[in-house]
Amino acid sequence: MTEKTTRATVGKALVRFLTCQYTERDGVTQRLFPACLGIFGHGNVAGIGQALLESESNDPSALPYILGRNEQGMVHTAVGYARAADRLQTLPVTTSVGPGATNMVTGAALATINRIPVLLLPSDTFATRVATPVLQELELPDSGDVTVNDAFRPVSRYFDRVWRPEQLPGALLGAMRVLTDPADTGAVVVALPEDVQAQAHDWPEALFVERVWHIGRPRPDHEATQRAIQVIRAARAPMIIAGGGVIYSRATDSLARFAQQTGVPVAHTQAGTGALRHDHPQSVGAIGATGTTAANAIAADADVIIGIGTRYSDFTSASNSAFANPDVRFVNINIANLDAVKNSAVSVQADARTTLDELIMELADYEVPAEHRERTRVLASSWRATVVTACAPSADAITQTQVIGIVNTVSAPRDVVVCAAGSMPGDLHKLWQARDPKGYHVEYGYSCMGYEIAGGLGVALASPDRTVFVLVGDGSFLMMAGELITAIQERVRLIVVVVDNRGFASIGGLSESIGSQRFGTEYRYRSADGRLGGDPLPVDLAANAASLGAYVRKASTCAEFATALREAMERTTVSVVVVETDPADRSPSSESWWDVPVAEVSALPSTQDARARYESERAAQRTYFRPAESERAP
Ligand SMILES: Cc1ncc(C[n+]2csc(CCOP(=O)(O)OP(=O)(O)O)c2C)c(N)n1
Ligand SMILES: [Mg+2]
Repeated sequence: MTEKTTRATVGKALVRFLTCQYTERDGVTQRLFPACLGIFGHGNVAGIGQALLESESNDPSALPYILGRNEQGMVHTAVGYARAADRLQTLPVTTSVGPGATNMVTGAALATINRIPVLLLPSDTFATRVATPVLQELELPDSGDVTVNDAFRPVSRYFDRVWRPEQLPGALLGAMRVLTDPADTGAVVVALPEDVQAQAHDWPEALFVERVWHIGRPRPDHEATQRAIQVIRAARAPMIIAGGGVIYSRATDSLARFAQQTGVPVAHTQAGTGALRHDHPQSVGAIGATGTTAANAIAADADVIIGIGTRYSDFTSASNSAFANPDVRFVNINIANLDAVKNSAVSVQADARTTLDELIMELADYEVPAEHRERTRVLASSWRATVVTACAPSADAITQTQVIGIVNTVSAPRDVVVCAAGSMPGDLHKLWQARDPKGYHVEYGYSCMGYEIAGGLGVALASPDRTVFVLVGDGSFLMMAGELITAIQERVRLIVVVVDNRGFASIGGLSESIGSQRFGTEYRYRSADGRLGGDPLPVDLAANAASLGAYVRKASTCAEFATALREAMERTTVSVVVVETDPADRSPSSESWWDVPVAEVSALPSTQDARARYESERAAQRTYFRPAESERAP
């Protein structure tokens, strides 16, 4: 029997394949790729570009094409979309060769680190190499088959290059496997040489049949669960650290039940913010270097840490100084083995929701001691009072913490706040009162300046029923404001709050704390002494945003800011509110630590002092935790 085939280019086959991929979880089936992002150049205009045109001419809804403004930004948009969709949907990104392709490397690293599925389709130089070197080709003297796209390999979970049309089906199936595996996911790269994209081939019809990728809920191994239960039952002062995995698994109701039933306090990481409502009796807020005093006090004494869906970044562990109890043991519930085994834990490699539901049954007769419940209540309510004071509006110049308080108050419970880099993520982590599992979206795996607007666009595209508030510093805004144009083009509603403190307040503060006197962190003219210490630069971010087509308001007091936000919420397009704040850090202390190295020798007294402080703080850092099943340390 001869197989039925269709003759088409590689570009066409790829586009057609993308339109027939679906995911299914909990009985809900949806398109894996609802649209495609791209910027054309000579690498993809004739291949994927031509195929997208044909696809759109046949059926504009098959794979709508979204023209982006910067390739890195497009990856951020895809990440924002995929994270908002709990990793069940994403947007593929097509780019040209060379700079268009390598602009995505940062985005790829961001996706891989945050464990978010994105499909990147960089073009590659000619497979035939007839007229090499072509425009933008790397041309290494010692290897003929390396191209700039090889730079994606270390930052991706899957990489393939389709040298011949016959390789396309295998490459695509490999790509889908990794994209739809929650334990393995991240950036997936299929590099496509420009000539191959335009090449014709006879494709088996079976390649274009609708395909459903089932995303299951792996059950925990019975013995592993029993080991975990044994450790939890013995706990006198346990705590849960909820990470992003709780939200992706939609385990938030199960977490709330488990916490209520057992009385175990719950702290959340950046990605885990929203896993539990801020006013849940067991919520102690953010953990770690940007955490609450409540969570950090409980972490310091905890005898058992139950980490659920967390990768234990240094911000979460306060650079391994947060868990100070010498006998602390860990139980980790995680879909990925990489994370499940961290901190010598009893590891339960399984779906968060399924595991929590089992623990709810198995631990029906377990409760923390009454003193632990009481301590949780006292510490959490004291932190809540701190938040109210820090965020209370006043008649003076507005502070960043007041900006957070006003956005939190003015936004609706299901609305989303988006942020990534600068001083804002830490303040948000401490102060934001989460009311919905998808209401808080801070990219803090890579903390990439420039993610904010581009990522916020992805969130807005994925959640048209929610208003998205992007909080972005002036430094990050200047790095990548261009996707405002893409948001306007796509007619999405986006409210961007630009916090203008005239430079890098976060790194300025950090610089000061390591004895470097805020060197090189403010936006100032070069002065007569040859240093960057002159007057502030005349940057007008409001005019900049207006020039891109956004509706713009300016504010410098709490009252003006609240009014500007409400005006923006009345509109259905892209609004930018530029708010001038005082650069001084007024957010309440976490009473925690983050390891940033300080110069060991220096002629500057400020650095010498900082080094002495650093050495004493570093003494609290732990390098190794004993295995959770071992006997107590001698
Ligand atoms: C792409 C990128 N480059 C550099 C950094 C290091 N960095 C972190 S925050 C920051 C300054 C951010 O400035 P701004 O957006 O104005 O926020 P602020 O610190 O003033 O709150 C820098 C340079 C980063 N996170 N990402
Ligand atoms: Mg700034």
